[in-house]
Parts: sequence; structure tokens; C-alpha cells
Amino acid sequence: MAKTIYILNGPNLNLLGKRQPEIYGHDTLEDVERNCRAVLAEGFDLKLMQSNWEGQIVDWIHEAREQACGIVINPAALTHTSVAVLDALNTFVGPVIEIHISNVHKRESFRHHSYVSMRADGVIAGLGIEGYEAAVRRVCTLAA
Ligand code: CA2
Repeated sequence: MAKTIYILNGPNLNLLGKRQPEIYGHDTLEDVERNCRAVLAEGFDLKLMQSNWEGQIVDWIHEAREQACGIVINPAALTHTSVAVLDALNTFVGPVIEIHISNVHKRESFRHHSYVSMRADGVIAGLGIEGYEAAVRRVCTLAA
């Protein structure tokens, strides 16, 4: 049976490709999913999800404990605020890669701190949506 990678996306990322293209580009989450499927190693599958609700992200991380071999997460604004997401990730045993489309370090100082980075095995920022593909490749390597 294929090993499943969860790709979790936080608040407002449903608007990807539809607003603020100068920061986040023109591609949508559907494009992200298609591109990520193209780089999956043999024996891996993925499930891409997005929610504007912190509790839903926490619930999906709990689900991942039983269903996923690794997590790619763009927590969006929850990156900078959510101890709940960090605590949930700390209960997950496999690889976790944090990804940001924009270079958060080039932006406002409140975006420079990430709770999620305290758990992440890798952090990607500023590669646009290509960062998701790099993250999926890395999870395939670590979870092989
Ligand atoms: O660069 C990233 O991927 C971020 O995680 C995006 C978050 C932001 O709060 C983080 O600091 C960095 C914001 C997601 C909002 O997504 C939108 C996408 C398109 C249009 C409007 C919002």
C-alpha cells in the first residue's frame, strides 16, 4: 500500500492564485497538488488539504499520526501564533517539513518567528510554490 504524505495549508491559502499575486504568484492550490504529484517517489501518495480553522489543522495532524508517513505544512499565519499546531506536530513521529511561499525573513518582523520551526525537520521559504515540490521530495527521502 502507498505511503501517504499530508500537505496541510492554513488560513487564507484557499485564495492562492486569486489575490496578491505580487507576493504569492498566480498558481492555485490545485496547481500545487498537480506539481507535487509529479515529483512523488514510487510507493508514495499525497493528500492536500486547506482550512481557515486552527482546530481543523490540529485535527488533521492527529489524523496524520495514523494515516500519514510525513507532513508538509504551510501553516500560514498560524506559523507565527499557534502553540496548538506546534503541540500537535510534536505528537507526530515522522518527518515534518515547513514551507512558506514567500521569504518570510524579508517581510515584517512578526513573520520572522515560527513556532512550527521548533518541530520541523526542514524549513523552506521564498521558493514560491516550488517549495512544496522540494518539501515532498524531502519527505519521500526521509520516509523511504
Ligand atoms: O509565505 C507564506 O507561505 C506564508 O505562510 C503565507 C501566509 C503568511 O501569513 C505567512 O507569514 C507566510 C499568508 C497566507 C495568505 O495566503 C494568501 C494567498 C493569496 C492571496 C491572499 C492570501
